[in-house]
This record gives sequence, structure tokens and C-alpha cells, in this order.
Amino acid sequence: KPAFKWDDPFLLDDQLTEDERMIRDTAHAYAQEKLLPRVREAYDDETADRDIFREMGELGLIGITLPEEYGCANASYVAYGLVAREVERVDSGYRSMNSVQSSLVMYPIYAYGDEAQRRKYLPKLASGEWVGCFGLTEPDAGSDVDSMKTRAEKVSDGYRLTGSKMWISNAPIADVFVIWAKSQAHDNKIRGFILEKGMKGLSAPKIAGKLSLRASITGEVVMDGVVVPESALLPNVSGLSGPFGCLNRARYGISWGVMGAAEDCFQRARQYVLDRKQFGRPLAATQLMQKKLADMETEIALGLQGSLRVGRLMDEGKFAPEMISLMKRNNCGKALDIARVARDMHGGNGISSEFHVMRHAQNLESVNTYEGTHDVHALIIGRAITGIQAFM
Ligand code: TGC
Ligand code: FAD
Repeated sequence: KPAFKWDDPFLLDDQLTEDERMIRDTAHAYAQEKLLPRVREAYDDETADRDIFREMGELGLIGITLPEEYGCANASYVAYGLVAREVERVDSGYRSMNSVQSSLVMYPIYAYGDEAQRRKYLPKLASGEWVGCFGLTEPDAGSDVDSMKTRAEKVSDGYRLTGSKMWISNAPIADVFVIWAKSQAHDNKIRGFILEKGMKGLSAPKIAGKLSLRASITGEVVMDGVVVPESALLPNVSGLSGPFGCLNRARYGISWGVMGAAEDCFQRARQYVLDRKQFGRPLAATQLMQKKLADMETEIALGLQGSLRVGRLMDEGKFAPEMISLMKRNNCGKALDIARVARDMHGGNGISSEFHVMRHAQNLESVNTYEGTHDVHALIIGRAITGIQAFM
């Protein structure tokens, strides 16, 4: 009978194309050789290393689904997910840096921008020379995006933006800011604007003291009457479908990424209980430990298959956003459970950064919250099932 592969139970590897395997292997080698050795120090010191953008850019890992003419790889959405999985196997914060740049900054410029905007921004974002951020959330508008207060008023040859954004990944080191604001000149509809570092009235102070995602930087974005030219407006989208179109891509990538973090926790817990002896035998010889490992393995195998299926549907242009909510919600929740159980299986050692599992668990608390909380995605799916809107 065919052998069961505990580290690839449904033979996911066989379901990938040669190009996807090559991209996955490149991302794996980079993450293990260059990211893993520095993550503990970065996490302890709460520092985000800007060089990571250039390193990923050099390997073609940024904006990977976009066309080659903008310096990108024109790869599949499955390949994008595989990169997220390999990077998040090391740390969710590093995956965050990439997913914001790729899905939340480059994608809207590509999909909603004009040709001049694409040519100006995409190659430098793809190479990692420039860092981007995405400003949607506000202090008083999180899940309820439509209640945002940031305003764009028409001025003689452009717009004046006033307001503030909260919890914005990459913001303090960003060169390019994709900002969503209600535009008076467009019936108060939500529109996207590209702001640049150094504009008068624009600042992005760091939010310090995070107990999660400490290797990636997060900030506020304060816009005190920032005047931008007409050419800063993303011309080809209006309304909430603009930011949500980007979030579809990023949420999908997260569904793969968190499975990478979960696999790391599972594999570390497996090795730990094989090595660690108590009561005269390895912990792995106990039924309780084997059940925990079997539960982890099951959720990871199912989660990866689900993300792969959604990725293939995205590549075929057949996805519905609710599919992404289903996988983002399921995989984040399951990965968080797995990380907590892996921490427990490590006993006291589990709280040490040397064993990595508690860092994953702390990170996954944020990932379960951002890009739509676990419960908000339940409401999105619930609305699709019942036809009834339960948010309000
Ligand atoms: P709703 O009535 O549902 O929709 C309003 C308009 O938007 C369209 N739409 C979508 N379009 C494309 N894709 C989607 N997924 C879409 N969802 C909705 C919809 O068709 C409609 O269009 P139109 O033309 O008819 O006007 O809007 P609502 O206000 O009732 O929405 C409620 C809710 C809760 C679903 C929504 O606001 C929501 O998803 N909230 C969650 C907020 C969120 O995800 N924020 C993310 C911030 S960015 C971030 O966290 C980055 S972290 C990155 C990192 O570090 O990795
Ligand atoms: P709230 O919306 O206030 O939710 C609080 C609680 O109430 C949650 O449990 C939620 O599920 C629940 N809740 C809300 N509405 C309902 C309802 N109708 N029914 C039942 N329960 C409900 N945003 C960006 O724009 N760009 C970024 O780059 C970015 N990066 C982030 C990085 C980090 C580290 C973090 C933590 C957040 C980031 N965010 C970013 C913001 C993130 O998307 C929001 O935190 C998230 O959408 C939730 O919004 P909130 O924090 O205001 O919580």
C-alpha cells in the first residue's frame, strides 16, 4: 500500500506545477536561511528590518501574481499562497510585510490605477526599493469600514486629505501610502489615493508596545490637510469594493500563511515530544500527545487543501469572496488553536523564545483579528447562507 507521509498527508506537493514548486522552494530556502536566524532578536527588540523588502524583491517574491512588465513574476495565486506559507512558517510579521506590499499596495495600483501610476510605483515596490502601506482602519472604524471619517476635499488641482488611520502595517517605514477616504467630489464615496512620504501634513508614528507581530512595524497615519495632485487618485474604482478587492487577495494569502505557522508549531511539538522523556518514556508514547498531534495534522491537511482549492478557483477567475472568508476564518482559528496546544506540549520550555511556538501563538492572535476578525468572517458567511445581514 502507498506509504502515509506524515508531513504531507494529502500529497499536496503532487498537486503543484513545476513553477509553483520552484517558487515554493525559493521562498522556503530564503525564509529558513535568512529570516529564521534573525527572527528572535527582531522579535525581542521589536524591530522590523527594511532590508527584508529588498531581499524578497531580489528573489521575485513581491507582487508575484502581477505581470512581468512591472517587474513581477506573473505567477499563479497558488504560488502566492505558497510563498506566504513559507514566510509565515518563520514569522507572521514577515508574511505581513509581504502581503501588505503585494496585495494591499501593488494590487490596487495595478487594478485601479492608470498606466502612469503603474509605471511609477510598481517596479520600485516589486524590487523592495520602496515600501508601501494600506490605510483603511481608523481609531473609530475597524470592522465597520464604511463609518470611516477620513475626508478628501476637492482643491484647485487636486485633493486635501484630513483624518487618521490606525494599526497600519509598515506605515512608519513606508514610502507609498494607499489611503482610503470619503471623497466629497465623488458623492462622498470611498476612493483610493496614493500618498508619498514627505508630503506636508503626513506623518506615520510607530505604535509601540505590541505583544504580537513584533518583527513587523505598525503605525498610525495622520493626515493633517495633506494636499495631493489629481494624479494621486486611483481612477478606476469607487466605493467599498475598492479596498475589499484588495482584501480578498490578502485574506486568501493569510489562509495559506497561517498554515505555515501551524505546520511549524506541529513539527516542533512532534519533535519535542519524541525527544522529551517523562515517566520513563517519550511523551510521544502517550495517547494524549498522539491525539493532539493527530488533531493538528488533520486541521493542517484540510486547511491546506481548502486554500489550494480556492487558489485554483482564483486562478480560473471563479472565486466568490465568501470562499475566502471561509478559509481565512477557518485557518486562522485552527492555526491559533494549534499554536496554543503546541505551546502547552512544550511545558515550561514552551514559553521560551528558543522554542518559537509561543511567538507563533502571540502573532496569530493578531492574524485572527486583522483583515476581518474571526467573528466578522462568520457574519459574512452567515449572510451568504441566510440572506440576512447580521452586522447591524
Ligand atoms: P457590504 O454592504 O457588505 O459591501 C459594500 C460594498 O462592498 C462590496 N464588497 C466586496 N467587494 C469585493 N470583495 C469583497 N470581499 C466585498 N465585500 C463587500 C459589496 O458588493 C458592496 O458593493 P456595492 O457596489 O454594492 O456598494 O459592506 P458593509 O459595510 O456591510 O461591510 C460589512 C463587513 C463587516 C463585511 C466589512 O466591512 C468587513 O469586511 N469588515 C472587516 C474590515 C477589514 O477586513 N479590515 C481590514 C483592514 S486592512 C488589514 O487589516 C491589513 S492587515 C495586513 C497585514 O499586516 O498582513
Ligand atoms: P472592532 O471592529 O472594534 O471589533 C472588536 C470586537 O468586536 C471583535 O471581536 C469583533 O469581532 C467584534 N465585532 C465587531 N463588529 C461586530 C458585529 N457586528 N457583531 C458581532 N461582533 C462584532 N488595518 C489597515 O487598514 N491596514 C493595516 O495594514 C492593518 N494592519 C494591522 C496590523 C495589526 C497588528 C493589527 C492588530 C491590526 C491591523 N489593521 C490594519 C486593523 C485591523 O484590520 C482591525 O484591527 C480589524 O479589522 C478589527 O477592527 P477593530 O480593531 O477596530 O475591532
